[in-house]
Amino acid sequence: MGVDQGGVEGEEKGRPIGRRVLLGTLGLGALGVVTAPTLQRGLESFLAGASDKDPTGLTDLLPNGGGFRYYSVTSSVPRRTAATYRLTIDGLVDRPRTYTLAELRALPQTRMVRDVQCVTGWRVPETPFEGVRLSRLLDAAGVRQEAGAVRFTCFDGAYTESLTLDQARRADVLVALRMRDKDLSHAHGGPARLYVAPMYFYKSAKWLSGITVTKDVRPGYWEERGYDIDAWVGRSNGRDDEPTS
Ligand SMILES: Nc1nc2c(c(=O)[nH]1)N[C@H]1C(S)=C(S)[C@@H](COP(=O)(O)O)O[C@H]1N2
Ligand SMILES: [Mo]
Repeated sequence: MGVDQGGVEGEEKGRPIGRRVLLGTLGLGALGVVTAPTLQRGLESFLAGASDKDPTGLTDLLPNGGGFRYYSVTSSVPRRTAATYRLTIDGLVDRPRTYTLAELRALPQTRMVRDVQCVTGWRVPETPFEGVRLSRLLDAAGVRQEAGAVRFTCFDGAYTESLTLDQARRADVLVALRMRDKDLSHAHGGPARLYVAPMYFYKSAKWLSGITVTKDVRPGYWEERGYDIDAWVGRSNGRDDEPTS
């Protein structure tokens, strides 16, 4: 099937904790590669929730399904629907609040088409993302003077990310509700994920549930494991220019 996880993972040698690359595991038919005892069950529930429209949940996970690899640092992720999804903004703000999915959908939406670039090398060209500018949510919350950073938490219960306040206020940073002109699937972090267009894709936290305005940047999940906190594509993580293909 030509799954090249070996090479991809090779770039990450020396990192203390490997990814659970679900697609690679499926493609190779080698569940034993991932050692978590609960993985089989995790995979099943992950697949069951993989897509709203595809009852098998499998098409989104097949190789060449747009070139994406599917990552989760947990073996299963609870499913959130339009009825149960909530996004909370709190921390150093004057007006903390919790949004429903309908409330996020009712705000002005921004659509951007950029290349997705994972730090391990794979890239998906010209991928449309659409959602609410993070700056809009921050402005609505009223960020306090002493704030300097934003921390993101996820309903997988494990993944975290962070941005400086200046980065978070960029126009190309979204709380994304749609990808490739469809509602974000569970596998891709739906109903809502962070989308940080100018940075490597690990900044784009899936299954976003919390936005906390803080004083200082706190390194995220992969950043505690060696990735750069400032993850500009082509200018971080040992890269000094843009990939050409
Ligand atoms: N919650 C969560 N978000 C995450 C990750 C993850 O494991 N958990 N992996 C990151 C990495 S390293 C990448 S490359 C992308 C993968 O997104 P995809 O699964 O939609 O391709 O999600 C990022 N966001
Ligand atoms: Mo990644």
